Amino acid sequence: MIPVPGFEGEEVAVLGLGRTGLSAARALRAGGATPVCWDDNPAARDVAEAEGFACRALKTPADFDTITRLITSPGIPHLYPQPNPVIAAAYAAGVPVDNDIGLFFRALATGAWESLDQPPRVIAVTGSNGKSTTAELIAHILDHAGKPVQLAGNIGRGVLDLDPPGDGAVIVLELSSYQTELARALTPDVAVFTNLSPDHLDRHGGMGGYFAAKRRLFAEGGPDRAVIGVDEAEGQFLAGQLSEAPNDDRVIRISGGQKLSGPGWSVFARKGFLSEWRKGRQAGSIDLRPVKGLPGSHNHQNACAAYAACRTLGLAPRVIEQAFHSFQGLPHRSQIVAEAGGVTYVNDSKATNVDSAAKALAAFDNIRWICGGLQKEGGLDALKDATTGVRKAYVIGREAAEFALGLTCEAEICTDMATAVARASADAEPGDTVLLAPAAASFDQYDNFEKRGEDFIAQVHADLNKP
Ligand code: UMA
Ligand code: ADP
Repeated sequence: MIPVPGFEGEEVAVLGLGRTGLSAARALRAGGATPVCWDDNPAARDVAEAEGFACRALKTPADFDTITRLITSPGIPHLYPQPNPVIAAAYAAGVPVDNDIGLFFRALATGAWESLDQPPRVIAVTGSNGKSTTAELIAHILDHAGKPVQLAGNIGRGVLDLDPPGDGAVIVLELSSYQTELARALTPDVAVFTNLSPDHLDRHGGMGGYFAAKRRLFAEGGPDRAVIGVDEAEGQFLAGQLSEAPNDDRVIRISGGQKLSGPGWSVFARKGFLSEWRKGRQAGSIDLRPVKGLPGSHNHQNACAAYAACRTLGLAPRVIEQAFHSFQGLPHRSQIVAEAGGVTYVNDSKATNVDSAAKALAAFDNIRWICGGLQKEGGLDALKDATTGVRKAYVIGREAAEFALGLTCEAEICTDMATAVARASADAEPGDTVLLAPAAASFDQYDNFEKRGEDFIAQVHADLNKP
């Protein structure tokens, strides 16, 4: 745990008592503050009270009379579609609102760092898609290179749950737009922006607000090095804004598909080959085609981002290449779960939006595509060009019939996963891929995308083992 100093003897409100809230409350208490907790769910309050935290309703500005700050959780709306009433009361009382990420950056560096040969460094990864894969890959490469490394953030571990880092240690953070939008301190040494496509628009008042939330990670005077995906206009804009000159190598531009030129520092992948260029000369190259854990051009973009981040720490291209080959990939992201009768079964349940599903579709051929679920804003139009490799879609979800209407390929309404897997598997011929890439959230039928992916895997094994 990283104790949070600066609030000794003060009451600090903590809203949301899930992973973020509980770890923030513990870290504040360890630093000498008195957390005053609230969660709209009574069961979550019971858990906090069992740990000795006081819970108190914070519904009006007067409830904040003795409170100096509110720490909130990322899943709780703080602006759009409307602020949670507790946050609205804090705004009205003039109480500053922050989150665990802001506390982390305030608390990380301590006097003890003066005795270290190499101060710890923080690499923060944001973007619409590929954050988890890139963050996990960076941590894997650093671990392979023998560096002490810890991983936290949106990937599932609260940042204040990390151990205080020691000599030469590296902390890799995955940060969502919910987290970057609110943090009052955001000072990573290296910041990575993978890409941008529509997601969470309801929480950010549209695309402009969503981009603005992510951009905060690169605020002027921010990271020493910025690794920026330039495959969209927003990334190009951001890279331009951060560069003082075309050869400014504080910015490393990356691309998952196009050759990048110019005198600056760039890393790009084309036709399966990663190339690094700096000051007009090639500084490294890697054949990504045999790298099993990183299939498809979207993963090649992630490979470029992770490579660039590790190069800023001085790792050699050959060390990074070796680490690529031992990377297993993440569950629920282009995860091969079975191969039988010449048919490959791939679980990409994490493809919860249209862009990530399009990328998964581009990574395979002859696809029996299991899709559907809770549709996100923006519709399915962006999938039109992505379904050329699809032989047929098998649609799941409570609104499967409506979802199927938005598709341009042949589609069968299956509604549940067992039917979809059975139908896709029965139709599949050698050389086909049965791919779960829903292009939708899972909440109409599952608790989360993990449960949906696990159900897919269970149904595939049941189908393959049936007499
Ligand atoms: N709650 C309220 N009032 C509300 C809404 C929620 O009191 O109006 C309470 C809930 O009852 C619950 C708590 O808030 O007890 C949950 O807070 P939370 O949703 O912020 O969840 P945490 O457990 O704190 O997990 C969060 C991230 N969740 C979200 O951003 C939704 C986790 O990312 C992250 O791993 C964790 O912090 C540690 O940093 C998950 C996620 O889904 C994986 N992220 C989104 C995504 O990747 O798309 C952004
Ligand atoms: P995030 O943490 O940003 O959600 P993940 O690495 O968990 O990213 O991947 C989420 C989904 O997006 C998966 O379906 C995965 O196959 C797909 N994906 C991974 N990397 C990229 C990328 N660079 N561009 C687009 N889609 C990607």
